[in-house]
Amino acid sequence: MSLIASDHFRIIVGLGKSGMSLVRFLANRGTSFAVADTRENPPELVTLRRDYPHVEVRCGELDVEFLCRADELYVSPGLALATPALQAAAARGVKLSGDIDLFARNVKAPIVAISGSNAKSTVTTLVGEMAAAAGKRVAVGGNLGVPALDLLSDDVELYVMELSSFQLETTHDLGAEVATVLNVSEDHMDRYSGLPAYHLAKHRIFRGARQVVVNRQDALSRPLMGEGLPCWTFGLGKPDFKGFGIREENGEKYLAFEFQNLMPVRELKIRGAHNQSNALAALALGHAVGLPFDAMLSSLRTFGGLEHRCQWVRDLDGVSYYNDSKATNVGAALAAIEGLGADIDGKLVLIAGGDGKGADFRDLKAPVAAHCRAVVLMGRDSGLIAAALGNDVPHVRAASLDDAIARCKALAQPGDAVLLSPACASFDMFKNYEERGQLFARAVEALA
Ligand code: UMA
Ligand code: ADP
Repeated sequence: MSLIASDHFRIIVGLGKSGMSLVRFLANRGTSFAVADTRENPPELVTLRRDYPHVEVRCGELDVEFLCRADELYVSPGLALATPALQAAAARGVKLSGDIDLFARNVKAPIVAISGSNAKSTVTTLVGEMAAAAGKRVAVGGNLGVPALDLLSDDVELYVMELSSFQLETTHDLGAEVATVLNVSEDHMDRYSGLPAYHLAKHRIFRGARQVVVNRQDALSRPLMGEGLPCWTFGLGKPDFKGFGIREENGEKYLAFEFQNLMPVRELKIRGAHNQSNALAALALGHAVGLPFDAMLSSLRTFGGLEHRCQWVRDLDGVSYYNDSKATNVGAALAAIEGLGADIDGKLVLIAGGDGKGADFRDLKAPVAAHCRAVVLMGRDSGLIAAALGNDVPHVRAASLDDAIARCKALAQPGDAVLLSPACASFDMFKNYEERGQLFARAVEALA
């Protein structure tokens, strides 16, 4: 006998951070729900059993009959929608949704929505700081930091949300005041059939948007829908109408809006061309929601960047050490190699490798040849990277992170920089990218 779907019963699939935010949200509103997770011991199980002992939880392989008791499933961004049990439930009329969808249905203040393969966290944090400097009651989170539903409050005047392609897959009509896809390069190829599918998922961010922000240097950032919406642009070249960019006057480079210089580039605390682009993106998003330039520029003058993103750790024997553990894909590592490589007198000694998520590493070959003295490889996909790099630059394998650092120390010469920018996720060797970055920084501090 199959169970009859109720109009008022939901199932949360995935009991991690976002799943637990859904539990709190639904429980506070008196909606009846259950929870499922494919893991035997999901991270928030103890908290759920303690705080919500009456909620039914099913752990282990997903049971389609159980899922079909719900009219709607709220699926964790960590679970592929292609999971057979989810597809079977959908085929039987159960709606697939997620925490961001529910957030969008309940939010009362404007949303600044930010996606992209790289720079999301940096730009989201910057726009959040700009809004706070402008005196707005602002809430910042999503894929970064606090889950979206935990941010909902009647006091909030502006939401600045970092959204991943995984979250956007289950978001049907975000309705952002302004939305952007900062850039698109290969990532998460273990979850998508290819770049077009990943690109399509990211572009769901524009559904219901009132304004858009486009990267002039990345055609894939242009909305696939929303023709005719007010459009602001950013890019490293000279800006024109509705554009943010870089203008040069008397040998000085300025962040600029249209034909107006806003601030000398050298006053930015964050370094590298990629960070100039991030500053311009943040200005465009802030301007779209009416933030005044003076508040935005004061934030740009003080923002020193986030941990694990091209972060300077120390100098030793004339060699600088940088932690860019957050470079979990090829595009991010390229930005660091080209940005830092152009900034130093010597060469880079690069530490790369880890879980490549199905990426194609061939794009690393030319920039590595141009900027690196040597590459030290570690982790599961080090062989794939070695094959992609060829023999232009010497590369060696390390057995551990400590071994990699010791090899870098031996290879680097005064004026060089040692850069941890793995182009891979960390899960084959570490808990997460933060742990990888912290262990790197600690080991580098300990070098004698
Ligand atoms: N999992 C299962 N079975 C399940 C559910 C999850 O095996 O039934 C596994 C999957 O391997 C999955 C992992 O557990 O990848 C994490 O899933 P979760 O439901 O426990 O995740 P949350 O703790 O809710 O975290 C999610 C986002 N995680 C992912 O998208 C993988 C967090 O983004 C996000 O901060 C959080 O919601 C709050 O919104 C993290 C992330 O890595 C930082 N995002 C990717 C990225 O930035 O590249 C997209
Ligand atoms: P995300 O949240 O999208 O992962 P982050 O701001 O955390 O973005 O930065 C992730 C990585 O991307 C860092 O390693 C950083 O060096 C690199 N990065 C920062 N800005 C850019 C950019 N504009 N283009 C490409 N890579 C970038």
